[in-house]
Amino acid sequence: MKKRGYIFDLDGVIVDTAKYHFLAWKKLANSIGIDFSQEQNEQLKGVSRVQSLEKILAWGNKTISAAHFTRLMTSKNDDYLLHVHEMSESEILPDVIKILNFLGDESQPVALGSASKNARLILNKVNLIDKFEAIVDGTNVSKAKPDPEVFLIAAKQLGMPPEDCIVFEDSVAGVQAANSAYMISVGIGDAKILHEADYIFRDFTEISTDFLKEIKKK
Ligand code: B16
Ligand code: MG
Repeated sequence: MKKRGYIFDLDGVIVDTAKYHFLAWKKLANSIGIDFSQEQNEQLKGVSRVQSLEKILAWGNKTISAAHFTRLMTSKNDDYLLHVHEMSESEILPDVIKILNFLGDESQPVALGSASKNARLILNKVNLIDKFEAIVDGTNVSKAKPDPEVFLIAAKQLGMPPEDCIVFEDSVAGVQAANSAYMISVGIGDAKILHEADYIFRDFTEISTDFLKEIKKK
């Protein structure tokens, strides 16, 4: 099998933490008199913590001081972490381990490319940290997806040229980031939402090892 770099997003690809982000953002939004729906939560997928709060405040037509903004960010993350601390291997999405084991058996370089500042903690909670040769997360980047920075750093750390990298992403911004890095983008989720991806699958149960061996840029 040709050597390539495999870069996985975290939230929505390896684990479904969107449900915990939803609970924490909803509690925060409601506490300052702003409604928050599942549809709005969808729009925060792949979006950084700062930008998520900016969007929520804009939806609620609310302006707050910088100090209040910082307090809200901290309290949202504290709430979110209460859920994260309860996580275990049982929350790994279907066939993710199968694919990671296959890539490991084939000695393929594997990286994480996530916007989350909690990525290492989550990977430890679900016992997957050892599967990744490189971990690039929200603590390593200055530009959020759709900027390709996170994936370009991951490719560099794997020692692979971007065009030989394959990105698995559940967010539109992440697919766009992979495309602008000239990587092969594999959307995980709804084909209507992720139509800019080179390939789209509902989840990893639909991805065969033969597909991984033969995949090419479209
Ligand atoms: P945190 P990903 C993203 O992770 C999430 O999709 C997004 O909803 C979240 O706001 C962002 O991480 C930041 O997360 O608050 O933990 O730093 O999908 O890029 O793995
Ligand atoms: Mg994601």
